[in-house]
Amino acid sequence: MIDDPTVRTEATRSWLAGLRDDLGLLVDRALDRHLRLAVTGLRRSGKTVFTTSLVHHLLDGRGLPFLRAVHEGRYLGARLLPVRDGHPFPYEAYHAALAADPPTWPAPTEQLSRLLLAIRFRTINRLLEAVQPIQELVVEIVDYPGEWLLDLPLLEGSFESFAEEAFELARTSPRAELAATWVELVRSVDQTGPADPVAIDALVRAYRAYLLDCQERLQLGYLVPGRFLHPGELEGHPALRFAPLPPAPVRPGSLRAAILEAFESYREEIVRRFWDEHLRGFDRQIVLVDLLGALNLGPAHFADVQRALERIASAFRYGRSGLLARLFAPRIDRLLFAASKADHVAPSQHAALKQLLEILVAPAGRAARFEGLVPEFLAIAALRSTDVVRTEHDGQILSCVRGRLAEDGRETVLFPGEIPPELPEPEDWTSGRFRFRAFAPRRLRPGVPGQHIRLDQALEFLIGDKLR
Ligand SMILES: Nc1nc2c(ncn2[C@@H]2O[C@H](COP(=O)(O)OP(=O)(O)OP(=O)(O)O)[C@@H](O)[C@H]2O)c(=O)[nH]1
Ligand SMILES: [Mg+2]
Repeated sequence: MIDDPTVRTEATRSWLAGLRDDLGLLVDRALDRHLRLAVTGLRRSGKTVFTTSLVHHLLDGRGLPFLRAVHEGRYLGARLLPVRDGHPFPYEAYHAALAADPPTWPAPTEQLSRLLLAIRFRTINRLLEAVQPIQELVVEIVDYPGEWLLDLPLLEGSFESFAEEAFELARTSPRAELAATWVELVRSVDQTGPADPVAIDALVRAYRAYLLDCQERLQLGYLVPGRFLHPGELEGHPALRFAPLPPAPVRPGSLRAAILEAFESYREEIVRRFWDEHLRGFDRQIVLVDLLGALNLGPAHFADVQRALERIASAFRYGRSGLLARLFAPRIDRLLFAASKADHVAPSQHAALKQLLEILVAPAGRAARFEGLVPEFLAIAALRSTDVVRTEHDGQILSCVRGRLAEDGRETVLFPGEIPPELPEPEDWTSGRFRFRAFAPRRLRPGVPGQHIRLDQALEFLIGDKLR
């Protein structure tokens, strides 16, 4: 064995640096100086816009009257810290696009990125005030494609439970029609026969085509496994060579055995790694829900969102955590469900939006409630892109929204309709009542008030107590 002292010193130095970082993080967590915020939500629910607007406003330090530290004049500012491991959240690029003329929304996220934001404030803690009146809190956020979350339930289930759910969904409307070709192929496959790569390819391709159809033609969101649709850098990865199969005995070397093996590696190498390296150990969580999008798309989509959020919630750990638990078995101790894009409707609708959100996410909130954690609900817009105008129609005053439509950039005033405060009745779905339109963004600028709706209230709930 080569025992070169310079190599040894180098290695020891980097080991010590790593240890110091780890210990530093533990100490910071123990002292409440490091907070991990989970920004959760299905695809296109508004995670990237939320994170970008949050950073913009905290860097700017203005336009957040409901954040107590700001209101009390104790908020001193924030800065982004360098991210050493992994991709840094491309804040500058997203921000530049939203601040440009004309501004543009960020593209769907394709890879995971991390963000570290240091916030300085004057403490009101009597003990700390005397020793170190200026305190710092580091907020850590990860951003990722929403569909990756759909895989978390696989960690607790088995291949059999995954397949059973897939077949059950494929039997019911509206998926059944699109599933026909794939289901037909599954019937013709001999699972106990040899692991023929051509047959496996055909199965995987048919299942993927079905999932893609569900997304493109029905715009459904609960499509598992989440990485099958847009695998990105995983395209062609052997762990993606599986698809649901009905129960059958497993013979060594058989097609079923090969599929089970791929499923296991998908679960362990891809999903568990995503969970262990990036999602475990959050302190606070915001779950963004595009409720208006769900209403637009009808009852099947609505049920789909509900199912997806319920499954995802069961993967996180909730409850109060003491000091030791905070270090070694962290739990989410504050949970906020937020209906995003609330600027698509008039403020008079926000109470109903919030109420409907409570009903939609009730199954998802159950996991937290069971652990004694009471979730909070808000209707928010991370980046407000409309304003309200009142118009008269048949002697009635209507609250309308004015903004540039996303599809053609045309400045429009429209009455977005009303949000039912309860789950819509069957006749509500068929009357074409829900047609909430998407808007192009308004330019994000420093020092301009009213560029969001309740982003500051969301922040006060999520991190406000750590800025005392
Ligand atoms: N009007 C309005 N639209 C919003 C707001 N936030 C998000 N949107 C719209 O929702 C779309 C999706 O937002 P993103 O933040 O990219 O969603 P995401 O959750 O990061 O999506 P993935 O990266 O695909 O998981 C945007 O392109 C906007 O059209 C908002 O505050 N107001
Ligand atoms: Mg995104």
